[in-house]
Amino acid sequence: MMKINNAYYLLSSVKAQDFPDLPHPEFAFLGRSNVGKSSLLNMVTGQKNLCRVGQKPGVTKAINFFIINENLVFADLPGFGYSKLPKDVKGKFLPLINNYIAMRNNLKLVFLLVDIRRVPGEYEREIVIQCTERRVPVAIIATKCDKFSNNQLKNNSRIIASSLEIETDSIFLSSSKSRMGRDDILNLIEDYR
Ligand SMILES: Nc1nc2c(ncn2[C@@H]2O[C@H](COP(=O)(O)OP(=O)(O)OP(=O)(O)O)[C@@H](O)[C@H]2O)c(=O)[nH]1
Ligand SMILES: [Mg+2]
Repeated sequence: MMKINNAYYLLSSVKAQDFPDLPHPEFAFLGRSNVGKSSLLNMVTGQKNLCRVGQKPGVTKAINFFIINENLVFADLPGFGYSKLPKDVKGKFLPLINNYIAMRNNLKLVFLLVDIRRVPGEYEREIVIQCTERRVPVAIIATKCDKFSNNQLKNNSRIIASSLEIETDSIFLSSSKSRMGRDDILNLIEDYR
């Protein structure tokens, strides 16, 4: 299996003109604010402090680019759907995310994160539609699975799958606390790069 030997922060972009021009295959981590994107990136890379993690939603306010093993790019995106951010900040995120999906030519796979305890809504469906239009594959990662028993995990996977109209077994369960799902994510990266 793929190993991450080296991961570092490259730069942050708040507008499309500032996206870096990079030759490497790229993987993006998207999802609602507070779903656990930054925590998952830290867990997958094995670097506790690579991304800032917050108690409050709305911590990541730009697209943060990371270089992995000198030959891959991970992008940590701002969370969408957080209503308490000031309007001017909030209003920028969805167009920024849409531009990101539309413009990154080396984008190989989008990891769309969904809290295992929540039912995905318009935001998630919108991302799936955007990615489908651009022919970018999407992997659904259910986060914070440490909060649930096995039975609850099964039930809620089914609910998430039906709301996104996908198969239940195409949802990957994860926890940044227990490191559940790390191997699945690394295997997906290996397969899609
Ligand atoms: N129990 C549990 N808590 C988690 C997990 N992942 C993240 N959290 C917690 O959820 C909160 C949000 O985590 P972040 O990683 O900052 O979430 P984010 O999606 O990057 O949030 P934004 O940057 O605001 O969009 C933090 O308090 C984390 O400690 C997990 O797997 N299990
Ligand atoms: Mg974040």
